[in-house]
Amino acid sequence: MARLELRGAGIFKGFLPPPEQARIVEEVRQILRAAPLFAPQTSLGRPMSVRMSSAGRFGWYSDRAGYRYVTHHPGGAAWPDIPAGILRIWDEVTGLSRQPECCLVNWYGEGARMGLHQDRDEADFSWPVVSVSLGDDGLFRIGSRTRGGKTESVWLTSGDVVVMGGAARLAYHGVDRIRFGSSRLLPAGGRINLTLRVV
Ligand code: AKG
Repeated sequence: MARLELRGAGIFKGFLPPPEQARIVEEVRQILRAAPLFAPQTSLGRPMSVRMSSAGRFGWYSDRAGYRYVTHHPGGAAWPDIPAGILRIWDEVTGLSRQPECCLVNWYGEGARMGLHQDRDEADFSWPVVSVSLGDDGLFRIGSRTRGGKTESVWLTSGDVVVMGGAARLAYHGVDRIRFGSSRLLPAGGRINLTLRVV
């Protein structure tokens, strides 16, 4: 496993070996059985191309009223617990005794992308954000705390883990595109990204 650094974010290439990736995908399926994917809207009422769900005490949600954490899936049920294998990734890469309260599941189908944004809906930015990539390759772009500043990109492949902490915690970042069908982990193609956060 190689650890790279890109604009202050730690990128653990190949952190999860293939059998572990398959186990984590099973845990994601378990989350999605209890809390099916839905298509959030931006605050301008536009549908996002990425579909989402969550696990944990809080789930991330967005509609015309804005971006926020909520305690229930839009279908009405409380979010399921964050599965143990996913929590273990957080423990291993952060070494922190506090665990995340939200695991956001992002699902990228063909053509899906995520525009540059900062993660700033949390109360305390001293906790890192940990992101896990599974399935198809995604072109991840990261800049600084200033919108419109210089950015750099890296292809994230299945099993990579990114830690955005310290100066990188509020860096603008996003996913410009995926290489649909580039991985065999998900039989129907697509990319799953999990982000773990203390809310
Ligand atoms: C987010 O959930 O805030 C992301 O930026 C996800 C990034 C990714 O899909 O790699």
